[in-house]
Amino acid sequence: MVVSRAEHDRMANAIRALAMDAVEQAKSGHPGLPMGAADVATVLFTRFLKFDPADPAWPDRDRFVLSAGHGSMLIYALLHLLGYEKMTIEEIKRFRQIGSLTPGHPENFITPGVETTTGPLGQGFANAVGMAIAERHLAAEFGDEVVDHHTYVLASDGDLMEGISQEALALAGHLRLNKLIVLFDDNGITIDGALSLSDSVDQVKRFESAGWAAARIDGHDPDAIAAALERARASDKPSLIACRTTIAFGAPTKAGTEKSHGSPLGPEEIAGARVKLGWNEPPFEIPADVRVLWRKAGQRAQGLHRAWSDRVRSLAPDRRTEFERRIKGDVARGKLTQVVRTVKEKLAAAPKDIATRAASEQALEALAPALPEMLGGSADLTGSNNTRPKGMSVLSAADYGGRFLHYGIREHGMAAAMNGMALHGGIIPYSGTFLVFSDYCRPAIRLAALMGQRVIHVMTHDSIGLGEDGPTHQPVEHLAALRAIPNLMVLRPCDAVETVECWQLALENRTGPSVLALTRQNLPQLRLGHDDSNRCAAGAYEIVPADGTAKVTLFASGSEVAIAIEARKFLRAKGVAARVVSVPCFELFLAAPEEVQQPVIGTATVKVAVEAAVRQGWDQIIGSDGLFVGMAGFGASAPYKDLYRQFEITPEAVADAALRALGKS
Ligand SMILES: Cc1ncc(C[n+]2csc(CCOP(=O)(O)OP(=O)(O)O)c2C)c(N)n1
Repeated sequence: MVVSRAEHDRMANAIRALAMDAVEQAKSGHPGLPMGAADVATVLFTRFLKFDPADPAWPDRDRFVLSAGHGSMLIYALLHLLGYEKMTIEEIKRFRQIGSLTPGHPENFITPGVETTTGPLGQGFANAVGMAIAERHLAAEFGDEVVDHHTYVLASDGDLMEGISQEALALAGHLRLNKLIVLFDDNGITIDGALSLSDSVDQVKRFESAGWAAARIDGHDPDAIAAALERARASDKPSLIACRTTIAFGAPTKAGTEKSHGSPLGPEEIAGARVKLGWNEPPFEIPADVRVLWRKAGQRAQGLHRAWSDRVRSLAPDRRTEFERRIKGDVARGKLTQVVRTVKEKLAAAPKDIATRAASEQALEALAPALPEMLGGSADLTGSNNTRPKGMSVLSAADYGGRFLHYGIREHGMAAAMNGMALHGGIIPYSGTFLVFSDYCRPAIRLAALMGQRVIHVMTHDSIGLGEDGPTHQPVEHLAALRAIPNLMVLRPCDAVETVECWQLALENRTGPSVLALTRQNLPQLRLGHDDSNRCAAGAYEIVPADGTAKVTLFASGSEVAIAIEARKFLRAKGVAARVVSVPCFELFLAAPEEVQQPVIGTATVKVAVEAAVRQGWDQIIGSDGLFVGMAGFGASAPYKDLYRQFEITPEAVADAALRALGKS
């Protein structure tokens, strides 16, 4: 849609006015960015972005990611002006209020038209890289006629200063994601003042060195913005457009200063801005001519949407069904159940004493061919975390149809890109690294949990059991730290059977991320004989009953379940009946009603938990008077059996603790 310069200015000023007024009414928020980036956004949304307000979830829409989430009023103003039905002027007036569609930072699960939750700087940009990968991958699989869209990002200085941006841009450049276009709001201002206080990076050179096309333009010149976007769309590389803007453009004294970044402008400044911008409307009023122009912009892609729907309808019936299933995110349950059953039947017939990381690889070998939506990857270490099953081809710039991504040593960028893939739809991303490096993924995992996205992290080398690499690599507090994240499922299987059951739970968990914590060291298979039900689904269950009435219950997860079972034998030799409960997932167990939990916790007076990690969190299961055998500090470098002895995580130590509590030692 081409508009005159005067029309453009009025359209952009409508964004500026809504941002000033909403922040003023809320008495909090960030007017500077929406006012500064209004011209860039107006050109993008009126001339380039492909979207349909009548169907915010249209699968082939262009994605727009406001990585600088603090500028949320920019996207809310756009959604309102473009005619997204739910984004009424009342919602704009309720900016930052309880239950509104206009929360402080954009939340994809609250506001239709918001693609991802942003706020922690850098995350949105890295999400967008994942979205752009997903687009190319699905286009390779289903064809350009049904998957063909761009991913646009609006990023601020802060987004590009955060370390994650380096991981994201390097990956995008390497994969030549030419449909990814980043508009950099190059305003030279952060909260502390001028960017020059803390930064002197030449962003254009930085991006160019990573394989991007990059240009600098005047971010208040609509023709320059449009020309740069045209060039970016024609490029065979991802593009950065550094748009030189003035923060809070139009504000008489605060424009160009940090004073406009994060607080209301104040009535006087707003009155002055109205004069300067030639905007004479009362707060929250949009004149009819401007409203008509914006509505027209909102209807631009209706024809494209219809044509796309026709193309989907004309796919071969099986391809269409598959495409629609993938976009909905429905896992073929029948297939999944069948694969899990087959793996478990094989393990029942020929038990395997293997590390759970190896069991996971075997599970993947069966799961990946059955579930084409699984897109694997690893932050290097692939051979150690066993995430690339045989036959899975590599996704690269030369072949976007591959299903395994070498993310490089970029855990944070990987986790954030996976969020973007899950948000894009059509893909279940899974990854690999060591559990200790979950710290490097944590900000993105937290956001996956907040957004309710199905991403699966395989994290191996899950305790001192990794041995000689020593305490830098031995997680001790990580299980507790991950369990502290709401809506994250932390799964720690004890053997090959539990491993495939945990994979099933992670794949079926549509509303949140999962971490599979797996061992480096071999473990005995403890679940013998075939059981069709997924016992891990309970979160905790009795894996070995007591002989007679239990005096002791031993709880353990992962590699320590075998230790607990050995300890039970010691106790039996001393005439003490003990039962063992395997606890592969706290979250599932603690979500169960008390009448389900109680029989698992049991009535034995002595409760002992065994986990080669810190105690934090276990009291919810064993009570504050329960006994704990685990780690109280960092590990050490040695063969793992020596470490278990050194830190007294042994069957004897577990049995002794129980006997002491019974007054029998
Ligand atoms: C990871 C992270 N650290 C800190 C913040 C707090 N914060 C919000 S905006 C901002 C920087 C503002 O500078 P810039 O990104 O240039 O945005 P602008 O001032 O241009 O709106 C900071 C530090 C954040 N949102 N995320």
